Amino acid sequence: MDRTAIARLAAAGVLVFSTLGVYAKDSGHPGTTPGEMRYKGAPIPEQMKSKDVITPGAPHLTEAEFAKAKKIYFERCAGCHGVLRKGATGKPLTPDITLGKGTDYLKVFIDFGSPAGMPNWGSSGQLTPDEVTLMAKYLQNDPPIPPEWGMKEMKASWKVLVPPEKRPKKKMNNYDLDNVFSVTLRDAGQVALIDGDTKKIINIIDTGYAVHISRYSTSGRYLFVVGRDAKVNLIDLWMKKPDNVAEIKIGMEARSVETSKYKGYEDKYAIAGAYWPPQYVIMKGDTLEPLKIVSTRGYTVDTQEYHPEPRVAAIVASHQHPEFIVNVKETGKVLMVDYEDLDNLKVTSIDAARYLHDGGWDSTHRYFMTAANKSNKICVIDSKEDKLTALVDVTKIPHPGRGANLKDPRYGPVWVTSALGNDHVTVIGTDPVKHKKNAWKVVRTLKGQGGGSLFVKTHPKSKNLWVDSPLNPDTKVSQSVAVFDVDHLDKGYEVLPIAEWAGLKGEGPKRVVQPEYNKAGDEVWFSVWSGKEQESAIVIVDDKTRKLKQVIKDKRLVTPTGKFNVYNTMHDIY
Ligand code: DHE
Repeated sequence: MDRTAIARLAAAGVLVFSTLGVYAKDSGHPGTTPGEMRYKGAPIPEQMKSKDVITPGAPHLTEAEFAKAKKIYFERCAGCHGVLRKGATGKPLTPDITLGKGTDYLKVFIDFGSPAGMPNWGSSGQLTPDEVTLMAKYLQNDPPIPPEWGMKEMKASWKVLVPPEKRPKKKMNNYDLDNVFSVTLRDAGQVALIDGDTKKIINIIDTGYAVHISRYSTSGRYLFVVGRDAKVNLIDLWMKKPDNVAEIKIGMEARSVETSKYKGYEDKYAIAGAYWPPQYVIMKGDTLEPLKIVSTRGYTVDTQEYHPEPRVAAIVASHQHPEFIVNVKETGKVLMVDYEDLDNLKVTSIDAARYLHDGGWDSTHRYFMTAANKSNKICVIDSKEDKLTALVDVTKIPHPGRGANLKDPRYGPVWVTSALGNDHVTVIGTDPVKHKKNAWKVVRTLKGQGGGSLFVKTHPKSKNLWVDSPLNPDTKVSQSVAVFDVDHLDKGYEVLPIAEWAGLKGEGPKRVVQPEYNKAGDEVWFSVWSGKEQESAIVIVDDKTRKLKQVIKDKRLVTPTGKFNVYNTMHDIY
């Protein structure tokens, strides 16, 4: 097949493997391994324990070839196509589809990718020609199924390192805990606790592998961290030197953790959601003892087809009811999980859209605004009425993180998301009382620096809206940040060269990612994220003057990504 034919097929979207990898093929980042350039998961060792199935009629693979292909698949493909290859951001790749296409056809797509987002694994040199052929054959065999992970496995992995009765009865350190930051050290499998006042590292704490996010209990005492390997760590911030007090593995792959926030349930429960097995688990807030596991397998919201692998994406705790709000990616449903009576669990299932990913609250903490990234919609969930309020159409691949709440001079309270797929920064009205006409409508579409944006941020005390673009192929864009003046949103943005300010030694992607405010709302922290063996940093900007305030460098700050200020995270301020 010649290149024109390939391009034609690809443009027609005949086979699309990945959307998020769209930027990988244009990577201009010097000194970056292809793997580092990709917005995807890290390998999860346990997935390799899955049971291999040889499919009749499929190309034969030796045991060693099967093992190699499986490893490549879990490292590079599962993030978009799912462990069972039923499809998510990427298309389904089950043998009923792939066997009909055949080896040569599949090879072309793996080799050259597609404009719709499939990375060009072969022609970019990320896979050798032999590996491309191997993957084309492997995909015609049934997907190996990783084992389940139930109460027995959870209990076996559960450790209470310091029981509650042996923990401090009051805060034993002098830190202003409200202004402490938990910083993800992604590739180190650690978090750094940094004192927001002195900017000194308080402790580096071992956590799960390729840590994803941090959340805090309502009192601010406990920090919960989840790794991609589904390990959840509980850290007690009252200790003289805050450290782990309990840990558990709730599955094999996970991204989300949250704690109960409703009055009367402060610090009582924690919840974590898994990618594999597709389930969530409610745990005791002070020990992580697993109490209730619930599967998310079920039917999709639109075509009402059974999906065996609906992964749990973002989870937030309701302020209106004793409920956790759980995004189920592949079914497109938002679950309102009532934790009042775990033995008689009530779950309200709200039909939203596929594929639910991340999201956050509007400024009143009543409406949960969450991205359905394949449908290009923001779903608005009313947590008071437990109902879908609106599905707002936005442009390609909304990615808000938790979003940003502003007071727009013209449209009143609004919530903002940026996008992975284009340079749009979308502003949505969120006030159905005083600005009814604008509520749940896109009131402005600002032009940011470019696609590849992951996170936006502001603070109630600030007049700035920050928009990152760490996955943009242009290093000038990925290494800087755009900042808009909230009072003059239509005047465009200023670009701050954050990575340059970091003054890092040597090569590296130096991606500027995830703005996060301090408690006072007068400083913004940015991660300058380079490779595991390269120097990274945290750059702190004075919010008022937009000038560099401080750079935190330390050889222990390996691959910093997310930063979570205790006060702002605890109170859902963004
Ligand atoms: Fe994330 C949030 C999933 C890649 C950094 N990420 C989330 C959430 C989900 C998610 C479901 C919301 C959690 C919540 O609120 O409960 N992320 C995924 C993926 O599935 C994906 C696309 C690919 C993967 O295999 O993991 C992915 N994420 C990344 C990255 O490449 C990032 C930039 C670096 C990293 O650590 O891997 C990254 N994700 C983050 C951060 C947040 C996050 C920093 C929290 C942002 C916030 O401000 O709340």
